[in-house]
Amino acid sequence: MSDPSSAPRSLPLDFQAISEAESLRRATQFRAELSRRRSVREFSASPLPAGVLDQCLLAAGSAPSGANQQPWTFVVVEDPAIKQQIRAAAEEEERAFYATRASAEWLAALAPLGTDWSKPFLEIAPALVVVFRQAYGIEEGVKRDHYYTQESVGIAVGMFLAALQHAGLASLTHTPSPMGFLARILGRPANEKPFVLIPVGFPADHCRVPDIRRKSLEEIRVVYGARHPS
Ligand code: IYR
Repeated sequence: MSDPSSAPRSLPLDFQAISEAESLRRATQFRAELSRRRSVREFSASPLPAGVLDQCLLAAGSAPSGANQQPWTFVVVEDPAIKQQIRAAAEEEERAFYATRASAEWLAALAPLGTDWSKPFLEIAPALVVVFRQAYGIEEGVKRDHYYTQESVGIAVGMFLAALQHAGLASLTHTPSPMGFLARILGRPANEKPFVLIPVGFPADHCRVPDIRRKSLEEIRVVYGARHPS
């Protein structure tokens, strides 16, 4: 016999039903909004509107996660001296990456993006959000396993990028490799592993982006079985 007193606490789902027409309208509008998102590497120094970044961080923090462990820490760096330190350390790694570490195949894959070792945006963007993945947790000094941390943090970052775009902000997912210097400079605990560095702000007036294309629906979708006629 199951013991009802041991059942986990639950709540009625707060689900807002909408019409089919409204569903399609929202899906289409959101898709169009996201399709305008581009990785920005030329930022202006304009400050962020008050409160917006925190709302976007809360949107990220609403992501589903393995066993609801929410294994993420978002470090917001606005201090010019710390941004300068991060830029210097990132550029040191990137110089080695472009000069010797990257394979010829990798460099060829990056060529259409026009990237190089120089990362002035790390000082110019008003905020750098450094996302850490909590590989394990510490509860009252005891180590606790975390589950599906890569998937969980990846989902949260995706939701964060979408929230930023919706809020009219520009962003970049930057992954200097290796990223150990971020944990060191920011003094993070050993369970937190750098996941991605996201400069946030507004594009510079002269900002240009690579002329690249996204795959079509036919290229990314495989359908098994019946569907509504479209
Ligand atoms: N981290 C380097 C190289 C780089 C790698 C990939 I994969 C990209 O999509 C873009 C850049 C840099 O930031 O320049």
